[in-house]
Amino acid sequence: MSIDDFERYPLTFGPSPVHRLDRLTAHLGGADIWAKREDCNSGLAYGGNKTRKLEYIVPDALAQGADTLVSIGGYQSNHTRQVAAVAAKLGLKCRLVQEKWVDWDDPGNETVGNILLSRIMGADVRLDPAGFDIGIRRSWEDALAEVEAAGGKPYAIPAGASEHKYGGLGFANWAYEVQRQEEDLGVFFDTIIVCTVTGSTHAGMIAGFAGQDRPRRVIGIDASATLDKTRAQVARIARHTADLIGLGRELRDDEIVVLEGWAGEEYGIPVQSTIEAIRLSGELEGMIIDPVYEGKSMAGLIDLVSDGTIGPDSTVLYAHLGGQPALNAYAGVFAS
Ligand code: 5PA
Repeated sequence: MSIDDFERYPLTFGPSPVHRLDRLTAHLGGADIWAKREDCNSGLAYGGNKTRKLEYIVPDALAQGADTLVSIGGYQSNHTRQVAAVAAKLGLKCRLVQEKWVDWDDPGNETVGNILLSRIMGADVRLDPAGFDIGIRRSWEDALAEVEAAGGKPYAIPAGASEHKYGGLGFANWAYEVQRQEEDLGVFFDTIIVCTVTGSTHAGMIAGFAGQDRPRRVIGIDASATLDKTRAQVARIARHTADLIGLGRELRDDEIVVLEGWAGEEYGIPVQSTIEAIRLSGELEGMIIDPVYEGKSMAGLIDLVSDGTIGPDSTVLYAHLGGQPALNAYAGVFAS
């Protein structure tokens, strides 16, 4: 088996853009820094990393004859927004459980940004007071049962599409896409930086890169602040995905690297380094990143390049996974 044996339903524009971050590279004065832009990978409600994952999940949903996609996330979940967009595109219904993952009292938290977009796209959005957890939730199982009881055919998509049998395939495919783009551009990215929370983005990359000839570091930056759960989930999904795509060997523990230090104390709350990373990316590159995920992985990149952990001879690829709509619920942070 290889990645090409799995059916992919195209939801993206094609390969996502890769470009050099010239001014950030000069500013940090170390490694060469590039970005690959999942934040503009699709015309479906701004796209993002879940749109890629869903390319490998949609064929299964269609094969099962589902009529309702059922998923879960926080109030400002990017994932649920992308599920809502895909449901709209396919002419399916969408039922979303939106939990209070973040104790954030911006008045727009329940109305602007991602949740606004999901409502516009016709999703049945239900708020739930439960807090953050990347695991399988009762509320989501209840939503599935309710759709079924009402005569519908639900299709289950867990948080971040991660604990789905095909959740890692989208980013295993991404790893091969990077390899092809490197050939075109004449570069080699020895280090990849990726934000990790529910794990299948990072896990898919690990599995996809592991089968390639040249070794590289795939560094996950934790943004969950529940490091042990995220690390275990990344390892499990990486090994499962490697199996699916026929890697033909066990992944080693040292191939699964999740670093802590930039998540802060709690998921979804930006800390000083997050805010500085957001401002720096905006001011130097006009590249917008969010306070929940990408601001944290960029803060990690900035520190690792600045302190030489990623050396000056390295060429780094920053995976920009999307997520900007949530910024609207954090406007107060930037008001002064
Ligand atoms: C998310 C996730 P994984 O969950 O695959 O580890 O990806 C982390 C991540 N960047 C990184 C952005 C912009 C993301 O949205 N978002 C979740 C969501 O509900 O939106 C799954 C948590």
